Amino acid sequence: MATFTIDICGPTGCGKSAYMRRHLTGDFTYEYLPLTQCKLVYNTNYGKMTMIVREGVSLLADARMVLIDGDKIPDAKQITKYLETAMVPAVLCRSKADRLRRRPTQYKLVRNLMKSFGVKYFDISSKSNYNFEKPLQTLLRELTGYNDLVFTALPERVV
Ligand SMILES: Nc1nc2c(ncn2[C@@H]2O[C@H](COP(=O)(O)OP(=O)(O)O)[C@@H](O)[C@H]2O)c(=O)[nH]1
Ligand SMILES: [Mg+2]
Repeated sequence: MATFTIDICGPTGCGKSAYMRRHLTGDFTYEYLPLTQCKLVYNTNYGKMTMIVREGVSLLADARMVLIDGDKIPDAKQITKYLETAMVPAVLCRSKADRLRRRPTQYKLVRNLMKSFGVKYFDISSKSNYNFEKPLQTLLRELTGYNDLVFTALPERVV
């Protein structure tokens, strides 16, 4: 079975653990979660594929998912570095899209990064599930070269 490792990175509190937790258990909580990795087995129209999503920025991962904290003024330098140092397919996301408040600085940064790095971007929410599977599906499409790859069922969750 094809297996891919995805590094998820972003500032403390941006929602990395909540995103993993939502995949693993299907629920959401505001409590602190010490979760740093999860293994997901997806059913796709090209068969089963495993994604190991883990916190970090290693050189050995197959792809990188960069998160901007939807709650905060972004640290443009840090976020840029996450994309700059990615030698693998990357996707950019703004977390907590369920929040009403939107920060102009976030959108300015996103526009610049999309232009500079040609990355795909998604607003996501682990609370409302908004665009929840889009980042991983996008990365899987890039990694496999199957541009019409879709998830045909919810992942089998493995801790
Ligand atoms: N409203 C909202 N809060 C979120 C979302 N994702 C994470 N949070 C909250 O943000 C806080 C930090 O999230 P956490 O996953 O621990 O961040 P991490 O440090 O990147 O692992 C927690 O209180 C989460 O419940 C989201 O999509 N919507
Ligand atoms: Mg965490």
